[in-house]
Amino acid sequence: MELVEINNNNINNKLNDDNDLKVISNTRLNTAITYNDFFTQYLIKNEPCVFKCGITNEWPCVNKWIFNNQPNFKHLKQLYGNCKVPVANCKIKYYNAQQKNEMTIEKFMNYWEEYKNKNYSNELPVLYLKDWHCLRDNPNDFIYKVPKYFSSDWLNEYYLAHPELSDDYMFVYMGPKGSWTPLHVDVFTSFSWSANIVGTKRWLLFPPGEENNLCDVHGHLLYDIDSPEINNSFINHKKWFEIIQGPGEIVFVPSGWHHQVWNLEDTISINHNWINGCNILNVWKELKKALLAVMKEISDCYNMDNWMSQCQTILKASHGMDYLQFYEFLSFIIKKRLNSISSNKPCTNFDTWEFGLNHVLFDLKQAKCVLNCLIIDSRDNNIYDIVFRDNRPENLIQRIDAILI
Ligand SMILES: O=C(O)CCC(=O)C(=O)O
Ligand SMILES: [Fe+2]
Repeated sequence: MELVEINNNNINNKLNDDNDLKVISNTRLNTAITYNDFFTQYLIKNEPCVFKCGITNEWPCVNKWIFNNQPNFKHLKQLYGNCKVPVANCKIKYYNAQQKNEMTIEKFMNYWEEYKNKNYSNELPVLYLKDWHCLRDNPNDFIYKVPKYFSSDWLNEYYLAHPELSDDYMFVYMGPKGSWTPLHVDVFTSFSWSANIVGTKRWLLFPPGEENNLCDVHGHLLYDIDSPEINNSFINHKKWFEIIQGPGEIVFVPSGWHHQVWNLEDTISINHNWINGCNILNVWKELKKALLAVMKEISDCYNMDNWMSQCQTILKASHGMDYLQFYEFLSFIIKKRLNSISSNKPCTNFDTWEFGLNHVLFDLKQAKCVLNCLIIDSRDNNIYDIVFRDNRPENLIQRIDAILI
């Protein structure tokens, strides 16, 4: 186990909520930057950055999946040929996303080889293998080690501890030159990190709030920032961050930043979505906002039985999480940290990283703040008994207070 720790003064650090955008530069973080420096300079400030190549050098997937700086189609077929994976068709828009289908890796690799051999001919579709849960589907494969900078990841910590839920937010992306991802913000306003195993990506990132300037005439978020309908002078006065991410480089995408991504070459990347004490308040605010939107949407049925529970059911379907699930997630993180302190045993993640005491205290402080918000909001909406059932939160708050005071 290796230690992941922050300085004492970070426990009371104020999280950044202004939109003061730094000048975009081509600087790359040295891979020797300390965890604490990354934490104070990027995570807490919620600003993007790029790690220069080096971190991925020893990852087994770099060896196994790449040959001559190109994806190793043959070997990928041998390793995963029968795996079914989600594949987006980049030329077909379906509502506000790309049309997605399931395909085997074998079929996808055959397509990719053909597309490449035909010099990326316009006659073929542009397919993009996205959001493949490679680790979940192949749990015995060791393909990469989560970098320490991204080890405070409550979301995947929670899913790794609950295999029965059969879910996680750890993905592989593979796409030919020209494949791309439309403008979006990440699920639950989580952070993401993205490591290029091979290839080059172009990113445009927009700070929170800027998405209000990125809407069409109907007020809907733009699908493609590059589409010809959008005139350049409209885009010109917007604040954004452009990154050209080369092989081996890792991009940190902050919480609530909209982004669009293009593969400039044949590219394979590892991407995680993650939540921790630095963005949990954003995640909560987004959940609350999503509930308000559902309540507004079905306000005409207000007199029906269990209207508020219906709202929660719709929230789960549309947002991917309801209040009850959010509480289960948060209380798991809190209990694990409380237990580590009371039993004097280390709190670890990804079987690799061990959090120092200051980090555990920071997590507890942030989680308590959000849990208090959840309690108040559940009372206000008369759903306290639905959310907390027989698992009352006050006891957790008391246990945190006993440690923090
Ligand atoms: O690489 C891509 O195409 C999209 C990645 C992305 O949106 C992310 O990592 O958040
Ligand atoms: Fe994203």
